[in-house]
Amino acid sequence: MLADEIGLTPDLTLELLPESASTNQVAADRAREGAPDGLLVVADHQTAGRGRLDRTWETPPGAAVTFSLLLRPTVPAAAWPWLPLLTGHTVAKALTSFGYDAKVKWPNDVLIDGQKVAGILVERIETDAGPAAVVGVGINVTTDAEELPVPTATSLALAHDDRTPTREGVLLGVVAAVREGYDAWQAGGSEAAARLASSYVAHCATVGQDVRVDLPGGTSLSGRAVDVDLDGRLVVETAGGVEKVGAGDVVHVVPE
Ligand code: BT5
Repeated sequence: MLADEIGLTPDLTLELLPESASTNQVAADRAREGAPDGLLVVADHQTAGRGRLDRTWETPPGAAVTFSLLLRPTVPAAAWPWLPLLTGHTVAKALTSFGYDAKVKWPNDVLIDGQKVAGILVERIETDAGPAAVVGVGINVTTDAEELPVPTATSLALAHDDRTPTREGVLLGVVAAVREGYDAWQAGGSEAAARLASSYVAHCATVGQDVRVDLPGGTSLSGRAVDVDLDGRLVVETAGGVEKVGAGDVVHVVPE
């Protein structure tokens, strides 16, 4: 069981659940009930974790960090698409500070050696106090090879078994990085937004890769990913010209 004394900063309130179907679901319910910015819902074990587009996020008991942070952004609606990218970027930064070569695959899968170590699901929830953002993060910490749900996954332990941080350490480091990155972005206006965009591009594993992007409508496009624009869209040079993609699943055609 995760220790509940994890030393959070005072701008966070912890709700630690021994088990939960989905921390995003709990945080969304709390948001609708009026919970303030900074509520952190952590599940020691999550039994029905959600991915994007009705996909699932599967983690065995005791092996992962699964949490959702409730935020009440005041940035303009046009800036919201950056929230998942910001989260992926800051999660990768936190894992880098633990000694991992972590990178983001656009929009927000966190990879180590090209394998997915963390997934992010950001949801917008309409509440009486205005729109809230539920920032859900799942990280494979001590998961072993047999426990991984898909061959494209990895865990911190599989990446470096000799210096795997504890789940409490990962939770604390990642939450602090997300909160700090979010606060700087939220308070910093267009300058901070531009800084985030250039830092994201510099650290994104997708930029510079040949990619196939599977689009939400069922079609796909192929080409070279060359940039992420100020709206957070992936810029792809295809045979038919430049395309800007706001949502989709990227496959890196050449392994990074
Ligand atoms: C995601 O979706 O990667 C978002 C995952 C978000 C999980 C967190 S945990 C806390 C919070 N509460 C929730 O209910 N969710 C959030 P997507 O990009 O759609 O990727 C889903 C796909 O990742 C699946 O279809 C699998 O292929 C793969 N996958 C599932 N479990 C995985 C794992 N543990 N590690 C790596 N890949 C996984």
